[in-house]
Amino acid sequence: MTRGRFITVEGGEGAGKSTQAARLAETLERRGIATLVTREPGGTRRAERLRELLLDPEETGWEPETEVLLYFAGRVENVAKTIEPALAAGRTVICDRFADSTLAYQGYGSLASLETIRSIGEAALRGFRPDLTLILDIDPKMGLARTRSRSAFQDRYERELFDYHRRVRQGFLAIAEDDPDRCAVVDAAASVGAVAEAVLARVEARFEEFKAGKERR
Ligand code: T5A
Repeated sequence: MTRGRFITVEGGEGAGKSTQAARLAETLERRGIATLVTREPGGTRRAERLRELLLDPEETGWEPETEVLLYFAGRVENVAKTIEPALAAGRTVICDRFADSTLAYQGYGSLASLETIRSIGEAALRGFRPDLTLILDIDPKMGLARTRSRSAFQDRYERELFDYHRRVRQGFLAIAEDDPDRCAVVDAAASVGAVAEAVLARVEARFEEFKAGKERR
């Protein structure tokens, strides 16, 4: 059984991550590639309960390290119970947000120490990392306008000021620059169809590299 590939979709609010994760999964399934979509925070029953707590607009004032630990607590559950078994069974897993979101939001956005987040991440994930990370890049004004036109409800992060979201965007771009082998930045301001084409092109290129034996793990 060939191990499946692990793809993460990252980016700011309203960048189109959920839309693109679902489209990519449909395309791969049509091509006969068994695929599983999961999300973070969430992905297991208990991690979904942590999600409710973390996104609750009433729950403000976390110690930065507490928040980081809670994200990684849910992530360890999601990897162990959902992601890893699917990969081992040969399925491609698409995860709507993963560890880069913690670095971008809690680190670049909320200004928790990047070094602390990285060392918590290493201890929690023990080297487990995506084969490909798609970073959907969008001006936060456009992204937040999309989420606001969809629903009046705003979670804890959507309520943050533009400056916060600008730092998050710069954070994702810095992550991509630091790890260009793993990360691909996609312009998310384009139409759904155009973004989907760009996403698929990145995935196909990465799959080709794997076929040619250029493992990067
Ligand atoms: N968080 C998460 C952290 O702080 N640290 C962490 O470690 C993690 C994992 C919840 C929050 O948690 C924080 C960050 C988040 O604030 P979430 O549920 O993934 O994470 O939250 P959002 O990113 O806010 O999810 P959204 O659903 O709002 O955004 P998506 O998934 O990027 O966008 P999507 O696909 O739902 O689309 C949003 C709207 O835009 C339209 C869609 O139809 C939809 O209405 N749309 C487009 N419109 C025009 N053109 C396009 N190309 C479009 N693509 C989508």
